[in-house]
Amino acid sequence: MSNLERINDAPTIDALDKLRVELLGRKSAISEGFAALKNAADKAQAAAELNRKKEELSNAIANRKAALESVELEAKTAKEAIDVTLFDFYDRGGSLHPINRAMEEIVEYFTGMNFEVKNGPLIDDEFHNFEALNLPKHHPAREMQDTFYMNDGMVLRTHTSNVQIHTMLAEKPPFRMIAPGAVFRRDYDLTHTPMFHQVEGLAVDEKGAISFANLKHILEDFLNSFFGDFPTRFRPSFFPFTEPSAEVDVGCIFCGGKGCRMCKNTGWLEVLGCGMVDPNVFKAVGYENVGGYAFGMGVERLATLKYRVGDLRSLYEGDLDLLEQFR
Ligand code: 2NM
Repeated sequence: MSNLERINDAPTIDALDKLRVELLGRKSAISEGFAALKNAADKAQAAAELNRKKEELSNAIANRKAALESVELEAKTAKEAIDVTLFDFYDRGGSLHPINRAMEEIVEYFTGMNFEVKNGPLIDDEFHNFEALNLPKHHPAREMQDTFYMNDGMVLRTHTSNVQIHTMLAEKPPFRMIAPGAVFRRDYDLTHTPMFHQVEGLAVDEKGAISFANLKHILEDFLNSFFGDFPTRFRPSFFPFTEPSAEVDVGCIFCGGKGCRMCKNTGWLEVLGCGMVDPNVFKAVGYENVGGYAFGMGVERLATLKYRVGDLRSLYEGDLDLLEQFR
């Protein structure tokens, strides 16, 4: 193998350096050639030949070195490369979950109307969750298949009304309160999850001070502030804890009332329930000579309507692509 071939075959910069010492160093044939020049007969020609060889080897070594350095640099760059597309995580700012956002909007409306926010236990006894709300033993709403019963006779609250009971037992009217929070029912399908959220409201004052007209006005005003300018209607209904009771519809926000799949061709969407508090509820908490209204709404229902989310369950999947749209 010629020296040039050996240079071009040098596998590493280290090996090339050793080769440079061997071929051009003090003990190399070329250096020895230069040292022997003074005795040479054809000094000029021999020197020119040595210089030509030295330059040829030097050039070959420099070229090979450049080639090895660029290979080494490429390997190093590849190894240390940063994939700038990898951590777009850092670009994802946080956002309120649509359920919390809807809940905050609801709460903001009612606190603006002088309702006080109240909280209570998620696990409660049957008195606060059922009995005091005019849901006596053997009432169908207390069936095992609807309620999560704990081992010790406690239940996961099936509505936030237990908070109204705690509040009435602790405070004297007049007052206006709302109870936002999680509730639990044994239900799971397209429109039901076993845990969901409600905001319930209660206003109590001396008998005759609060009318159904007051209730109708505040709920109409709330719905117009939450959904925008849509018609509303109150349909007579029944709840154990209110009498009279009504369910409230908003004109279909999808079709404008013409009838579509979302409103099942009725032109209306049911959004909340309400009524004048049943005297039995006041009796259970020891209130006398009082009257008032109460209402309740499902936050998931309102959120999926307002934000046009097709499947309620998608709100519980932690899907960033969905949640990012609420930034
Ligand atoms: C609803 C509908 C109607 C309600 C009643 C009470 C209480 F504690 F005052 F009796 N709290 N919430 C109520 C009334 C809830 O939800 C659809």
